[in-house]
Amino acid sequence: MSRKIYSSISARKQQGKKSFAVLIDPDKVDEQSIEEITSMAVEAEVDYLLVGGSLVITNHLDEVVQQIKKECDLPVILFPGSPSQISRYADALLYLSLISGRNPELLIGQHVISAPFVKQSGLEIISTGYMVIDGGAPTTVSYISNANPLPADKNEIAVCTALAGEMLGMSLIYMDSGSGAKRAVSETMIAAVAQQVSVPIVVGGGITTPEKAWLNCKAGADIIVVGNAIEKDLSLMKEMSAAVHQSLVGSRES
Ligand code: 1GP
Repeated sequence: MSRKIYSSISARKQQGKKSFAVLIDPDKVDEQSIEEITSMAVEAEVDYLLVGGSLVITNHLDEVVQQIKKECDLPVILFPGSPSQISRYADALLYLSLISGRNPELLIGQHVISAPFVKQSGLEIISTGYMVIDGGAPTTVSYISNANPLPADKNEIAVCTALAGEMLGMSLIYMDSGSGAKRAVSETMIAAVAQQVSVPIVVGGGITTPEKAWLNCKAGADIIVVGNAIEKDLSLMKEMSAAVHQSLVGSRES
């Protein structure tokens, strides 16, 4: 199995480089918007495109991924809400286990059922400890997952959960307060987790400003994921990407 995408994520972390990923919800795009998003993403020097959502209603994932690949060379990583969201046209798959919850289906059950198909897809599989953090109000992921999110002020639970994920062999930790969350993951929680784990840390959910993206990177996030805010205002992509990439140098000149 290829390790190309994960190697690039790891290498960027080793070099102290922060990465910016844009989340594309297949339900919210059509041919024209994919064209716009991809050309903006190339211009903004986005590092990764994530495709998926906790609840996807449309049935055009393959077409969406194929068009993205046709329009640009950016790596496309699937971020599936269920085993049905798999497209062999992508470059890699975040193989998520919801380690913050206690729903056995999302910890291992659905993985067992879909394992043969996932393997046949030939996709690069990136084992990911997925932690849903309370975002101040129910989000689609917190409702659909049928599992309690991790309390937003319990940094120690977040640390222990992330550590357990890393020691179980997961290659990434994804801290998510859910798409459109009222409250994004706190910097103190990100910093506490980053001090303890050495695998790359992905942070997303409710990040709406370049400043917040930058602060999250300073706290220890390696990859920032933004969906909603960019859906609302595509021009934010450039500023967000610049803020994330700027955090490498330690201070923001603005
Ligand atoms: C959700 O982390 C992603 O799973 C992105 O969240 O849509 O709120 O940016 P937003």
